[in-house]
Amino acid sequence: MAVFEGSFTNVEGLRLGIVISRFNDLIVGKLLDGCRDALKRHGVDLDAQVDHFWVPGSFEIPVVVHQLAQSQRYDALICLGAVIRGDTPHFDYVAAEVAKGIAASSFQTGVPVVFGILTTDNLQQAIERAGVKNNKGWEYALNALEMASLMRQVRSLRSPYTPSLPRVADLPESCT
Ligand code: INI
Repeated sequence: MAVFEGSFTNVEGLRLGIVISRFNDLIVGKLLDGCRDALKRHGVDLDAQVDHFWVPGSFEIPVVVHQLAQSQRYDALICLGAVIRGDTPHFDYVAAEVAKGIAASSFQTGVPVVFGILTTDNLQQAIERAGVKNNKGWEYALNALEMASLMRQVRSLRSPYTPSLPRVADLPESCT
């Protein structure tokens, strides 16, 4: 029996992208701080290995992350945002679209995309998850490192008897 699991410290040569929503900046800024802190403490050189992409709100994250995932330039991508219910039905549309979009990008490209979007009923809950009780940004960074490492191993698992299939990202658009 073979067991495969990702490592948090095998970071050499990794390339990471973080897509960050400016909406609810008070919360998302804290998630970003936690995320960068965790990456740094696990040996990632932030200047050399991490690119940052800013978008206006969480709704805009999927279009950017999809292009980045398709580029196959990154070993993992992290999406950071905060969707707070408040009194507006906007919450349901934004939360549903961003979750669907991120999952689709990851699935279609084979690139791990971390769903680092807080979805909370109110500001208090968001504050608690963005540094007051704990900082989910830290967790999102670890998820990215673990998945990047695991996917490297999974991609290398090709049977010598099975011809390798092209990746979806390499197919012409007419086939996808
Ligand atoms: N964007 C968020 O990231 N979080 C929210 O809570 C939010 N709410 O509730 O409105 C939000 N709206 C903006 C949205 O993401 C888009 O930027 C906007 O609709 C323009 O497309």
